[in-house]
Amino acid sequence: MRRNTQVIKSSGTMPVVNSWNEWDTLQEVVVGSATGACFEPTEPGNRPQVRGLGDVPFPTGPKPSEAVERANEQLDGLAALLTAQGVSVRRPAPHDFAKPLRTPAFDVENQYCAVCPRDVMITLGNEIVEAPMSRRARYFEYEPYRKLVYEYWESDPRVTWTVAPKPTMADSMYRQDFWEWPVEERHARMHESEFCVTQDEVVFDAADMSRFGRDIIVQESMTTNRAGIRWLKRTLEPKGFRVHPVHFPLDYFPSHIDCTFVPLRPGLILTNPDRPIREAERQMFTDDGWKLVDAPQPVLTNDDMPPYCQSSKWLSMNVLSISPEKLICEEQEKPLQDLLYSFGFEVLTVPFRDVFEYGGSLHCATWDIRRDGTREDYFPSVSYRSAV
Ligand code: DAV
Repeated sequence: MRRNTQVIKSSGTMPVVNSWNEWDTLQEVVVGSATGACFEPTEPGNRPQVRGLGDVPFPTGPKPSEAVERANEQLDGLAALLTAQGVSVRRPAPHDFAKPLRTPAFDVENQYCAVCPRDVMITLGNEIVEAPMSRRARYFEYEPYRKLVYEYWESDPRVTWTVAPKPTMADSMYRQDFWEWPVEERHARMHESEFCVTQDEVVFDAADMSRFGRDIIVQESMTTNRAGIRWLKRTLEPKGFRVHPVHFPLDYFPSHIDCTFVPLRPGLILTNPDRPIREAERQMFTDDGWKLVDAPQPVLTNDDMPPYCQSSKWLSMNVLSISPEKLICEEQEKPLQDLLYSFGFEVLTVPFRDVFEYGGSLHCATWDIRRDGTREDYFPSVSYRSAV
């Protein structure tokens, strides 16, 4: 099959796909799109709920066109800001999310959207990895990015591409009673890390990972199970990465790490005061001199979040670094902006609240393809411990 390959500029001999961490200077990025977005369906791995409008059922099918236009305006605003900063911006291809899916194991009434490439795609050095995903409506969510993947893969032989095994997403992959557990039970079981997916199949979303050079941390969550983390370990460790599972026991509904534990530059991590990292895991960072700094309370409360938004108020901390000195923050999050200024960052802002109901903010809505830099070891104590 012939594909559209174009010559891509890259600086020096850097591969066209090259990103080892969350903060090096950004050269090329994919920004999501709300075009064709649908409401997320109710399914075994997801029980979406309307906020603050009483006991009304969660809608299904395509999002209203005004909501899509508002979100696209803000996504386009982010793309324009990045372009003005010298970053090459790419966008997903159109996809028919309203189409129902039927596989041998499940049916689902519609798909979701291409607003959050971070959830499904991840760049690990010069390799693109497509995550298996954890929800039926997101089974084919890699498709809007495939044209780009082929373009990168065909234009540079140093680029590799790995697709994780697809789980069945059959009823047996999910633990349905999870949704009924009373809060006391969630508290009592908080250290078990058992959520709505079982451990029988490989399950992960890409957004449960955070990249620190040769070290990758992966959150065990509703969207990533221990089999998924084992697959990542066995796939990535022979390539020279080290994969570390992490846990935030007070988050009873964990999904994606980028509203919980957000590295800003070498030595500095923005943390969520409601979701401290498991004590034994904190040590990996503090032993090597990393500072963990709590984000201030977000401007919005959970009750103020948009009615169809399934994410928490902590979307406030979902910032996008464009260099170790400069990042993009949601326009209205002044307390966080002030904290970032106090650490010497240049802070750029864009309005982004109309994107929240599509599951994310600035970090979620992007997928970095190329940043400066190479693989570095930011955790020499880990190297020391594994050597003795
Ligand atoms: O804290 O609500 C949202 C991240 C969605 N991609 C949270 C996680």
